[in-house]
Amino acid sequence: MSRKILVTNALPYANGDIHLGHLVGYIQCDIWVRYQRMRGNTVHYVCADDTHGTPVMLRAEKEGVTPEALIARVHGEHLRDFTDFGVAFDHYHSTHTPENRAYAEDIYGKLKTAALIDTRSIEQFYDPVKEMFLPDRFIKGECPKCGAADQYGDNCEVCGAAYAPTELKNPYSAVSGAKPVLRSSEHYFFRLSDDRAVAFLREWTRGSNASGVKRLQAEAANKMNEWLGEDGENKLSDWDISRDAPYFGFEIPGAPGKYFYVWLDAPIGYLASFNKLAQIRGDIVIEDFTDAARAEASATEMVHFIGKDILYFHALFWPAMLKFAGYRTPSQLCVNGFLTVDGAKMSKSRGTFITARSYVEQKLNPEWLRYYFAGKSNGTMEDVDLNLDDMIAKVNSDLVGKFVNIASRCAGFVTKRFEGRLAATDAAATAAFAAAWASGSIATCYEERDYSRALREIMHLADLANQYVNEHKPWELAKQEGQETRLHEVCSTALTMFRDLTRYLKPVLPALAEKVEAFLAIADLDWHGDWIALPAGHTITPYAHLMTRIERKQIDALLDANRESLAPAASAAPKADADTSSQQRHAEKQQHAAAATEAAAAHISIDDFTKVDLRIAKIVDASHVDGADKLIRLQLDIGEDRPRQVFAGIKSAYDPATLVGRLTVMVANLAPRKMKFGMSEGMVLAASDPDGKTGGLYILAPDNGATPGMRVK
Ligand code: B3M
Ligand code: ZN
Repeated sequence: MSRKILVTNALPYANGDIHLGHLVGYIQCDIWVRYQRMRGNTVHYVCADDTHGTPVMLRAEKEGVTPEALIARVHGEHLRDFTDFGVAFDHYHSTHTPENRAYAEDIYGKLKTAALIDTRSIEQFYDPVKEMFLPDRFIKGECPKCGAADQYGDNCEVCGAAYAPTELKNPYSAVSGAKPVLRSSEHYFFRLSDDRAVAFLREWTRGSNASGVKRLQAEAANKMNEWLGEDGENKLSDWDISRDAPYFGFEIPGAPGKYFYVWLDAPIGYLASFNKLAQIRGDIVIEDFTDAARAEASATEMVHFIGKDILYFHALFWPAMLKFAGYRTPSQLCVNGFLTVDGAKMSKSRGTFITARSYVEQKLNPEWLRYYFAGKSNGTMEDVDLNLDDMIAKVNSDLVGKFVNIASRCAGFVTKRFEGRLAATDAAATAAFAAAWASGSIATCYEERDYSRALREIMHLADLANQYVNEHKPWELAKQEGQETRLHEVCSTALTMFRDLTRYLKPVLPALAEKVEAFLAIADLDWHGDWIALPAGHTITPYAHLMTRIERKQIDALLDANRESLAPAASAAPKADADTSSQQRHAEKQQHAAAATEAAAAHISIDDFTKVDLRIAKIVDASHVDGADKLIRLQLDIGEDRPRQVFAGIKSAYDPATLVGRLTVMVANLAPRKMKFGMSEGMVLAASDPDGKTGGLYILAPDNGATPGMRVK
């Protein structure tokens, strides 16, 4: 019986670009969706932008546009990026839509009726200048444990301590710089600690879906056990689902000035997007997928693909909300790990914080990345490492060297010698190949999202096909008298093998598969149907190049492109203000170039000036440089993953020890320069007498309140 599955991908936050870290989960999901469809299952694949919350509100304000205009622009960018990587949603919606509001109000209303909503007064930091309550992310101060300056409100990046924002020493608002004050206000809570919710979650997280598959991967289920505690224990706290105005979101019905917290309506966006798709399509019965009783009766499934940082939201709040509002609960969560590049966290200074856009603009083939990510995905929550040299090797040796090679070695003869027509295949060889495939488990691997193993099995089959070609050497047969028939048969057989390899690779490489379908002049490859060889007399089209090799210089150019752009596009923007997640510790550095102005000859234009990226930098370390009599080695924090190293010619004026802890100004977008003593990744600004008569040197210092990473303009 064919399955009916609603599949969703986590909703990217509408404040920042799609980067390769995002793409891991989207590509894994897209592969699964394509595989299910090839099996004849019905899949509705939806996603949306997650648009509400403080970061979007503040960013729009900074850009001088409305939040609506900002999210409309980002929606277009995100959808374009996904499309370029072959991630083909049936609908890409937004959480700021009537559909989402309707579901959010409905779910909230039903939870209220079920006596699962409470109100309580809580004390929180308030910015008296900006007149708003501050999410943890927008409060900074000194770490209560180690004293490190400029740490976020919930954990310290220096010593790793976790704490409440009220524990910070000398806290300040990252929005206005003002000292925050404690203020109380009434908040709405979802009573997750209610016995009904705890009992339900215990059952849900341990259970299996209708196809007998565990709802959660083993590692996720373990996490849940940790969160839920032993049977009889109740470790869950109620969940704060409201935020005070000003807030970009949906106002809570009957509660003027109170808004749904962004994370309340974010997952509801899955349903909203699906609802919109159903409206567009006209042939989908929405309730069969959303209503608890009807979903059960019609055996529909709902599968969420998410990253491990948002497991908490999807395995606790979300199923409980749905359950007690009478909605269907998720059938399965497919959780993926984070991306590392060459074994390390993505980093802007190394150029490994790679945006989807830059990858496309550098003319790299998105299917290289799909293939590589698939090869690194095994259906667990393990992190995926993008090793750039390994990617080059895998793509070149497997995809081009093994797979494409089969067609490129045989197709020419068919076109030139047999007018493109195929002969009957070599029955014994075809049967042996079929047997090898049947003994494997490619389908199971796809189903279980162990794409790495699927690709290993497929490449094993590609080896067999290549062996067949190598044994029969069409290029030699072609030169021998009287071997026409044999040549024709060998090439036709190899092309049938090639057709089937394409079938197995198609979920991973849809664009390449489409080219092969055109080249072989065959209909859309799917997964059912028997092992039927391409028939004798079938005509193929002349072979055209299917895929090029990657060259290291293309990868280097990609890294350069991302390294140089410290511009807004490449910086990590705050995500939805998830106060429980620790993945989102990047200060907002979104800046916008001023409008271009005409400049008189002797002047520079404002555009010229804004090319220089000046940043407030904190000197976190300063030391003498052995063998250099003018230089001091500085480590400068400008709010990035790691400090920048800069060699400054200020030794005559400063003792390194007196510099540590000071704020200064640096040029952040100078091309990194290799010096005798190491890389110099910028320049600090210092004043001096034009002809150096006094010998005085004075590094710049900002006024009180400036923080590392702030732009100077
Ligand atoms: N937008 C991820 C974040 O920004 C979040 C995922 C929502 S999935 C419903 O933290
Ligand atoms: Zn600390």
